[in-house]
Amino acid sequence: MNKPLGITVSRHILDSQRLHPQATGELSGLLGELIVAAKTISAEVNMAGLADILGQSGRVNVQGEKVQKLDELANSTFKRRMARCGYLCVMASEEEDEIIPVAEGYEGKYTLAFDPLDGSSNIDVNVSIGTIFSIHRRRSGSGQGNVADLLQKGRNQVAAGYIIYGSSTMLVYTTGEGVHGFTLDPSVGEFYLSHPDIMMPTKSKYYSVNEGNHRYWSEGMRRYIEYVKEEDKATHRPYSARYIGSMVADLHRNLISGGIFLYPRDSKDPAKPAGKLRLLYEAAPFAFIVEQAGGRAITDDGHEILDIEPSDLHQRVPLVIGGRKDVEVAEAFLAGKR
Ligand code: AHM
Ligand code: MG
Repeated sequence: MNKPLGITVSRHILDSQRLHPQATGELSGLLGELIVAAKTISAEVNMAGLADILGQSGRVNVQGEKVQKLDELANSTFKRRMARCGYLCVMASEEEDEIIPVAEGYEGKYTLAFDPLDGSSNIDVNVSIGTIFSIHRRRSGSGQGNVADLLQKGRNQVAAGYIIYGSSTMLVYTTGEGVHGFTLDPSVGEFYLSHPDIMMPTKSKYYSVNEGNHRYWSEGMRRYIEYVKEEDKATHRPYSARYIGSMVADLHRNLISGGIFLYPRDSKDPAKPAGKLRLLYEAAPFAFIVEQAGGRAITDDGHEILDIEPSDLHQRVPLVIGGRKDVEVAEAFLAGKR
């Protein structure tokens, strides 16, 4: 008997679109373009170890340019493809201070905020890294978009997702109707549905935090981390620590296996008044994904990440994200109630 054919990500997107007869197909088109950009970056990431061997200066890529640093390359790959996709009016990237305009004549109705290669300090040591994206509908009428189109709260996201370049490349995304994961088959260059309707455990046995920052934490934060190290009444074991230092990899693991991830504020460091992670293209898209998977994302003082009105493209936000029950317990410690 023939094996059943896998569901490709494009099939999945089109099937979801069919459930909305009023849909124009623009969001599907936009996701399709993002996927092509992701596959291009995936191919580059897989070659990263060879870049040194082949010689940074000698190697020339398909566009005839010298090989760039991988995060810059990921940024320009994303930017160039998406600027002409015809579905966007403006973009923002972690790699660029200002908004990124789209090509003239290609303006569309959506905005895109992205982190082209999150966790890029891990590239040299072959640890999983990823691309994160967040899509909103524009606020302005037509033509080129502006910064206000991008400065929208996470709750208004139309879609969000990430690509993890790990032992295999995976795409995980949501359009507000569940979270779906696809694994790239590199032999055919297609993403196939491998993790339909991801739901994360409400309570877990893993915590992820950079404990090296312990001395800068609030009292509540310190007490919470002491608590997870105590013996759990049900499991007779403390939580286990899991921290890769690559948000996409840490949160991907937590999404699949359960866990809580924290990057709280770091009050003694004036350069990091609100933790490290950025609201628009790190915290908000993951908050949308995690909520859709049954979890929750808050700041370390109890505000829902998705309800924060952004004031700056690159603003940072203290983040507590994970299974609903785990976050609830952390919230009580952080509020001084436990
Ligand atoms: P980046 O966007 O410069 O790569 O920084 C974000 C990364 C996250 O992936 C990760 O969770 C965090 O920084 C780790 O920070 P730290 O090394 O302070 O623990
Ligand atoms: Mg980042």
